[in-house]
Amino acid sequence: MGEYTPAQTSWTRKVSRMKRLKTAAAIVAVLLLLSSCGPAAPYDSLKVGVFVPGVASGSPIYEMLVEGACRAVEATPGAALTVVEAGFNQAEWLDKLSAMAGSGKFGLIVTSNPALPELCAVVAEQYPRARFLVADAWLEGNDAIHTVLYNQLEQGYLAGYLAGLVTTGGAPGSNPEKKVGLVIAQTYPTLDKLIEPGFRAGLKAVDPAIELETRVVGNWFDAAKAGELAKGLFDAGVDIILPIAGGANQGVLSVAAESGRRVVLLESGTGVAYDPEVVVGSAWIAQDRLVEEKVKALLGGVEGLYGTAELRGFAEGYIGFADEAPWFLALPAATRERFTAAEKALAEGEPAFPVTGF
Ligand code: RBF
Repeated sequence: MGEYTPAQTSWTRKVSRMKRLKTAAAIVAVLLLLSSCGPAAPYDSLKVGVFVPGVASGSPIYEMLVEGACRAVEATPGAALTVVEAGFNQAEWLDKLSAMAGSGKFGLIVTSNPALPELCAVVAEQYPRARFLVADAWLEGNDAIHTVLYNQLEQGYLAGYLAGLVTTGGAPGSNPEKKVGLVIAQTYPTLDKLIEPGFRAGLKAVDPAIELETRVVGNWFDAAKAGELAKGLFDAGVDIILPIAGGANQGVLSVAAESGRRVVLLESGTGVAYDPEVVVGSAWIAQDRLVEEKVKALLGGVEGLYGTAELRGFAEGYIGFADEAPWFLALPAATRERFTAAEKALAEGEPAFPVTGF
């Protein structure tokens, strides 16, 4: 015996056809709504994944990334942290980042450096529920990504002004040639557009005759190669070098110590025990504070951050100089006074370093 089904009159057939049409229209409306609202709702998780594009140890900017995320997670009940070091092979970063997002575990992936927004954008297409905070980078308009860029024109200027004072005779170890060195791991947009022009502006503010010589290591870890390049620069009359080469900076520091020459740094805070006969100072970025504040805000559900890019600089206290560090305090008082005056002028907008878009 079959089941009883009421015979369909032409009227009931008409109603069910209308129902089907209405249902189809509703589905289309929902799909339209979803596609017009940007990416899907984020993974509902308080797990934070820190993606270190390199190795944290030896690179203060990455150590601060981990530290900041750690502090935010400790302050957020129920939150947890996983740190993944992606290593120095940049060709592997996309796959590693994609695997992290694809695991579906992380409500937020936090990373740092100017090359990362592009990779995060690719991964956000693959996994629309993934969300990213990228510090030390700039990308606007991707609803899955929030970025914060530092005004490294100002940071470069501070380092350059001090290097300028040293090379024009402001510290033991300087020679009469007005030559300053820059040892970099690789070229990249924030270096070319912010750090290097800022550094050059600082040198020129002290003395327009100062020359800048640049050498490229080719990676962020080869301290021996960085040391060889530093030796070549010192032999050619350079008396102070700014290294921007992560773990490879160590090679520049050792060769400077052997040659009785000087080094100015970016990023390192007051607490680091550098040899005061080598390091003259460090212009820092408050990346640990920035990352802590942003991770807290994003985990706390603060809205309106994804899709935007922010700029932080000297005026907001995210760039500064390690004035209290023993290695800076070991400089002659006259040099420190001139530097402190330049720092004060910068705080008052002299010179002004506007960054409009990137
Ligand atoms: N800075 C480091 O200190 N260590 C690194 O391993 C490192 N890797 C980087 C890789 C890429 C592809 C780019 C674009 C930048 C990297 N930086 C690294 C530089 C960092 O973003 C920043 O510019 C410098 O630390 C100076 O503030």
